[in-house]
Amino acid sequence: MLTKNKALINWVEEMAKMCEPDQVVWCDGSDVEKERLMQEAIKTGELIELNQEKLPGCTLHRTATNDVARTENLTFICTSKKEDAGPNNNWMSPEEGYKKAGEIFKQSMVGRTMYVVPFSMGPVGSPFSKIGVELTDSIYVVLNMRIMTRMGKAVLDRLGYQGEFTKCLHSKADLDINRRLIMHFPEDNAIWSVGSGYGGNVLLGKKCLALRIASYLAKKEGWLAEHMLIMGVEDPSGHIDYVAAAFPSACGKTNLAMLIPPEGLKSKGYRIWTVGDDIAWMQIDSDGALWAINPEAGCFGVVPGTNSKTNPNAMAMIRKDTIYTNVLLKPDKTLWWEDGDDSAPPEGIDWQGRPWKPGLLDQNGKPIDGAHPNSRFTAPIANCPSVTNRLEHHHGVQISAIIFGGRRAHLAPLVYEAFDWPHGVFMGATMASERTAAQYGKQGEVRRDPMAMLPFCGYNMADYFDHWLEMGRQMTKPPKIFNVNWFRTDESGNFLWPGYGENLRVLEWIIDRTKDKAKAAKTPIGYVPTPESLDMTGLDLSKETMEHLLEVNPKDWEEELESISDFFNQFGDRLPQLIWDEYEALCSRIKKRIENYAHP
Ligand code: OXD
Ligand code: MN
Repeated sequence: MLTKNKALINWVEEMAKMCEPDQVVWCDGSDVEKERLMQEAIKTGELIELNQEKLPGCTLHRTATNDVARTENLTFICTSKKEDAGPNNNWMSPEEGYKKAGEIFKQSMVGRTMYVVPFSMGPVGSPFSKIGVELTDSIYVVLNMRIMTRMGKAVLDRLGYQGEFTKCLHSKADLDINRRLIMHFPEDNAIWSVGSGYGGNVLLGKKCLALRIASYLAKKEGWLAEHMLIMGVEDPSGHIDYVAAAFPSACGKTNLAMLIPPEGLKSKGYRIWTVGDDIAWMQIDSDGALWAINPEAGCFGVVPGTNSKTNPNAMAMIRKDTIYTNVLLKPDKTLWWEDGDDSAPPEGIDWQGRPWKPGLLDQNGKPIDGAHPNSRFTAPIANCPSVTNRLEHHHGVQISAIIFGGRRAHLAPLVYEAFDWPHGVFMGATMASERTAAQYGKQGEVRRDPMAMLPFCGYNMADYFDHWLEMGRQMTKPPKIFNVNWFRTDESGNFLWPGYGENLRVLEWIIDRTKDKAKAAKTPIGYVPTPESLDMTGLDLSKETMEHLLEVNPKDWEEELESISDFFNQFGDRLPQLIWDEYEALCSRIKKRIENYAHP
């Protein structure tokens, strides 16, 4: 045992009594331990060793075929009062939650080892950081947690005799989807996840702690836990501005966080520094500004679509020390995935462990995926060529701008700026994306996802909006708030904006706006760039395309307003009046614009 923390020792004993593992092993986070666990998992087939010449330190894991993504329908917030979980969450009472999950945990570890994994979200000892301890019967989880968090003895040392920690219990149990539950007990600072082996459900430091539990703690303690990337933009003088950005899952956060400047801006001297690709914890410092850390130490990214064009830095990051999940294995023990760099190999083993070759069809005549569309890499962020040198800074970085974004084919212009903090909060609260063909559901259907936190806010979202408004009141130097939309299309459905590295042009405008250095036009929805205020050096976009990208069509916004009020109504009286005030103000600005069009 590596600790004298009585509460921790007692809890481990109590959980072991319920799960009945053959043995309990305390993890110290050492390299020797990593090597031992890796070899053990390779022996049992839990991990497959890859070609060590081409992919040093890399392994492959396959999950059960019904266990390939987060299961939001099986994810619960267990608070004493249902209203505290809000309409945005599935709810169960804590009593029922413990009972239901407890029945599945009972004897779930017989014949297995229970690993005790102490971890810190954030640099060990930083005032931002929180400690958790995960108990798990999966070596895959231990090795992933070792990449995604600061894990091991140093964390226990920091915890000391009496320190507080989030109690995280995980068992694969029998991986039965009917006996799978992801339970959060914010009032007890505890998480119980059972019956799954998929990262988002079982790497409990990530979505469960760093977003759901942390958002609850953040409201209580006066800070923000957000589903945001953090990146630094270094200008030609060497000054670095940091921005935090929220996009719904699968909208390219990892790619944006690791962006490589296009030639036009690179030659001017711009550089990008990656702080985080998924989660930001932000606090107001004594200077009245907002400071942020990335609580994670690794990236758990989607593999298909990752290639040298979409994300060269990620390609470099995942060349070593990476755990891959559910991608195609080639005969030479290297990997392949859809929309990667290479054309399909003539043969391989697919993500389900079956022989595969290009052109194989399923019984419905649809091509069989080599890699699962949600296959993942787990890689240390320190491997990323663009990683910030402030990763371990206990103070984090100062945030100059907060960016919200979604996938809208027609509605939203490329970028616009909120009039002030409450308007920015309203912008975040009305964030939405249209479904693409790759997603389940009706194509084009709008899914509201405020601040990209809908699946991750551990309490009633109406209270969450209120907390955001309060944070604005507490800051003397708040970041400015923006909305971006890389996904506007022309009449034939082609994207108008080239995306990728060119997005830096928009970031440059955003940062210049925070310094009152760039021009903008006032529109009913916010400040929109004047066409000449965006630096287009080296990019050939027609004047018409640029105008289309920046256009605000009040008729489209009139329709949008209806959908926004439907969404807000579900929160009833709990929705802050200030959010309704912002809504009314937008309605009247849009109405006025339509009248002006009719009677110019
Ligand atoms: C993720 C997600 O895995 O947002 O990061 O779903
Ligand atoms: Mn995410």
